[in-house]
Amino acid sequence: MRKPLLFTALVALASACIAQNDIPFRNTIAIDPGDSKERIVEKAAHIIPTANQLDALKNEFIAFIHFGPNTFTRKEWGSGTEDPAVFDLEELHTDQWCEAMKAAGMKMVILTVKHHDGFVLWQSRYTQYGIMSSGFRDGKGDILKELSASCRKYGLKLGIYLSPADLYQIENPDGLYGNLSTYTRRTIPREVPGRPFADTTKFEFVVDDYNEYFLNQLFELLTEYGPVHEVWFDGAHPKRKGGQRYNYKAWKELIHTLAPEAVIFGKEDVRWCGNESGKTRSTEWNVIPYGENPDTATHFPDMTDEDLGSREKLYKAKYLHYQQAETNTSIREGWFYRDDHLQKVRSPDDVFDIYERSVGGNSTFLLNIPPNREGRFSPEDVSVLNEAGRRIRETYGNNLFNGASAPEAVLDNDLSTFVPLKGEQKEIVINTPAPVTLNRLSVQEAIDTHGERVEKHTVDAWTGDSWKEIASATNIGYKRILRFPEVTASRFRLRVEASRLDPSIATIGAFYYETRPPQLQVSRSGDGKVNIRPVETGFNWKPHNESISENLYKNMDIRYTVDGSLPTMKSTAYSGPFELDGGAVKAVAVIRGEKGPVTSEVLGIPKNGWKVKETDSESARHKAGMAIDEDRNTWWQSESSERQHYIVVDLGEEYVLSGFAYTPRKQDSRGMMAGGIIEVSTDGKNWKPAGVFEFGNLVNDPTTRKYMFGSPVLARQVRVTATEIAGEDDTLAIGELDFYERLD
Ligand code: FUL
Repeated sequence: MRKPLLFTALVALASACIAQNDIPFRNTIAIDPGDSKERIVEKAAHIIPTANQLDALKNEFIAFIHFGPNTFTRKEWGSGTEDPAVFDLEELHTDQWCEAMKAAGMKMVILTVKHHDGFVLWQSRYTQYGIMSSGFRDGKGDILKELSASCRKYGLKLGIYLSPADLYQIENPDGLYGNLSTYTRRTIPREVPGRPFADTTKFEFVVDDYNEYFLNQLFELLTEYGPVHEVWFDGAHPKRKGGQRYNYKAWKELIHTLAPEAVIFGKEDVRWCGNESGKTRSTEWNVIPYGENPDTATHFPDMTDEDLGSREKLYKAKYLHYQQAETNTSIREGWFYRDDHLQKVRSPDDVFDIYERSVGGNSTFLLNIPPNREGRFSPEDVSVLNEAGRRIRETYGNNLFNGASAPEAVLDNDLSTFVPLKGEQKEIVINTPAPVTLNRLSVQEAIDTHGERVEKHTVDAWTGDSWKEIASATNIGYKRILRFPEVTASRFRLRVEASRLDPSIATIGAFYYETRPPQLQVSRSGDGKVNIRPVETGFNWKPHNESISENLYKNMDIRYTVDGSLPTMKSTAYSGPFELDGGAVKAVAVIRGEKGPVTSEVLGIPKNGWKVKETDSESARHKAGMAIDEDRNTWWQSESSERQHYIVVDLGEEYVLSGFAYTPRKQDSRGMMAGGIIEVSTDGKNWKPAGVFEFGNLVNDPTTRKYMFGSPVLARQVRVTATEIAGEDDTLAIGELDFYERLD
């Protein structure tokens, strides 16, 4: 018998409702073979963070500390063959670190207890390659111990970065990494005479030598330094050996047992945002499609695509999983401290901007502050942390919707109370007792009970007779911060225009950020002249709000110096591009008497008279001249070949050069110059070596690198020969070359 159409439709409708409701909220949900697109979206709407993930999200702003032999050798990547004595630390001021991090509003600090070089910063029982072999506190020092004591004092959580890549264990003849040892049952921790553990937990794992070493070290780190809240596994590998594999299942069991509150970075809990420059995607979904079950997977490839979690991506998944993004970047150029005068420090503008985009973009902000060779944060870094913290507190510590009339659940600043938005009109209206002026709005979803569901939302202000849209964005998730030109009103409306099932809104806040004079940038144009103007961020948003900034900048005065001194109101006023041979330009923007951050740029010699004399080859689209055209968006690319790639530049006249800078191509990591030789000549025939350089970590951090010659050299021609290309490529790419008479 044929069923009536209405009956069939009702059954279908009923089963759809049941289907929607029968999906349990989980951290991971499998996609079943016959799942429709709607069903997949419903499943995505039921993915929630674990309690540890939620706690990690609530940290919002956390610190990274890169410290080790590289701090003394001024390298980004050590080789693992450095003498431990190079770690020539005489003082350590972990209280000063914590005080500054606390002032910035950070909640946790993650220390590189072992970076890729394999040098350990704690008193490990399992190696002598580390602090115990340095002169620091007569070989008895323990940086993690001192930091953990300071963390307790200042109320900061502690995390550890333990590099799986280990060059000491690769390079040294008795090294364990990739030594092809057999897999056997081993007890963790391995007892070491005279060094008993207070914690009596024991593990049995079938592992090889390097995994045993790694697990023993994890055991020390997770049992002897107080609670650890994040374990950071870097995916980067300067080198590999012997097909070494990592027994992540064993690592995970050990971490879950010994540090039950920790999230694991680089694996299933927390993912890298995909770049090291502080860029969070404009739509950063934390519900991530997986091809295999992430709860049993051992390998987690980096995810760098712009779109990770749109509906189209979800449809291709076999599993959906909650995995939050961490936006990591450094306050200085590079991850390790090099110098106070040569290494640029981000301004408070920059740090505050990244804070708003990352924390307000469904991500966590992990900012690295590398201590200097005196064991302190340098004064400039401290003042940036203080100022960024002050702005965060002043802006986000004052919710202008306090006292407003709206559903209590969204105004109580409590993630566990929320307003479910059902039906066609998904909106919340907020009325303030008096008009308020705001330029920021923050919204949070109840992700721990209802998942991340909003796909598009808009905020309107009531103008007296109609609603006017003031800001709009895509997803919300843990938190979205909307930034817009200031508006004054007493009635506001949040509208959800698209969502994955019905969303639940947990908080709405309104804030005002007081716009400051902008950070400036100093650069040369093609004609060799020096330009000074407000920074244009590579992130395609205007830090000071388009309409406001245009007005503001009308009242802006720029003052600069070229003698190395700090600019004051008496310094030269900038009135347009000017000529300068080279050296330091320091500039500041002033608006109504208030000064912005001082920008300091050391400029190379002008390139108007330069010519490329010779290269080994050039590709059709990326000609050699693009390496010296003052445009960092174009680059010279050699052809693919095994031979050494080089470029000879004629500077047009003789100079006494002190150093050079290499800017890699921006667009992707092919052809990055990880090492090379510089030679100079005054006649184009007789060449003298000027230096041999190495640039570590270019692929992840493709920023300009500077190299100072041992002593100044007289040069008219310069030959740069690449001896090592990062990422095993066989072409060379140079975005820009600069040569300096002075680098300070
Ligand atoms: C990268 C490493 O290679 C860098 O040295 C740094 O530790 C950064 C956080 O991760 O991949």
